[in-house]
Amino acid sequence: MSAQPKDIRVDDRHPDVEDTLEVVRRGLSAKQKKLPSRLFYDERGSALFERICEQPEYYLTRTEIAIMRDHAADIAQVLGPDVRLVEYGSGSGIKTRMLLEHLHTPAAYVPVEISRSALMESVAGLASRFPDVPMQPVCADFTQPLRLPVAIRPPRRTVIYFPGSTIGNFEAKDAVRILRQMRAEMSMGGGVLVGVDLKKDPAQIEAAYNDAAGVTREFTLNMLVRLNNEVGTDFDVSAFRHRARYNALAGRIETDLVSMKRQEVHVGGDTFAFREDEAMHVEYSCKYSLDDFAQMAAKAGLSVAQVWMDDERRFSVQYLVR
Ligand code: AVI
Repeated sequence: MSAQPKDIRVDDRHPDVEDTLEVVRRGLSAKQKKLPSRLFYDERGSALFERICEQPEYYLTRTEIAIMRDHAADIAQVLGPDVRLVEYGSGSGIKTRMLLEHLHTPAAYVPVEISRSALMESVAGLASRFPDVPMQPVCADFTQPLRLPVAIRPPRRTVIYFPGSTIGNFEAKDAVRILRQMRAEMSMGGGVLVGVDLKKDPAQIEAAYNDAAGVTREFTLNMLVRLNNEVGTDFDVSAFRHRARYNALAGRIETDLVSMKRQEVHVGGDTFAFREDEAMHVEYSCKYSLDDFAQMAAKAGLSVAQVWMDDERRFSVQYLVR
């Protein structure tokens, strides 16, 4: 873990640490077994996700970075000067760096992240690169309503940055709820800059979630490794397989862990039976057409002011306003 820069104070909202055992118990009790995708991201899971982003089949990260490289100056122009940039989640920082490099006199950078170590690591890198930008990290769960920290320098507007197509990991009703929450947080005159993966040839989408090197497979199975290590479940990791299929009707990748035999799993004092071939749902990765996304944003009271895309229209970065 990198050292915390001396003059940066973390606003620690003490996010509730969820009772993982209870989450697993609930998920395995459901008729259609499921576990939430946020359980992917322990240290190993986060490292595996970084590797997924480098796989040739996983076009999302590469394409979004290319869009930022080609359009960051234009995006910064649209956002205007003296912006307070609030980022939901703190990623590897490449896209954020590109944006901060082009923004005119940003008033503050406010990353909101539940993992204190990930938050400090990303903010330490950005602070040394942008010494004039006030850094106001907030340790909190961005899916819950947020009170932004008091501004060090009064911003002209607040822009929420939500890159990476993470919005696609939420089901439509939750995505609308989060967009509505962003709308409240950005206040009058603000905006949301969001990375949205687009509908395209299903084969290309499916390949992105079934890379030949098997990194995504390892990432998915790591959820079980993590649970065994952290909460003492006894998933036989070798008896489950990763399955990611594109559901064209719903416009999303549906990722499951499929039991390869009849088996039992123990969670705390409870026993759960799996049938052979029974699927446990672990992630949605929703894909949108420009119209789909505009309609969803409208449900949250937001309209699309501008869209930037790559030439092949694989991915989009969209600016939403009230
Ligand atoms: C973080 N999120 C946008 C990724 C996605 O594409 O849904 C997570 C991921 N899951 C498997 N591969 C990548």
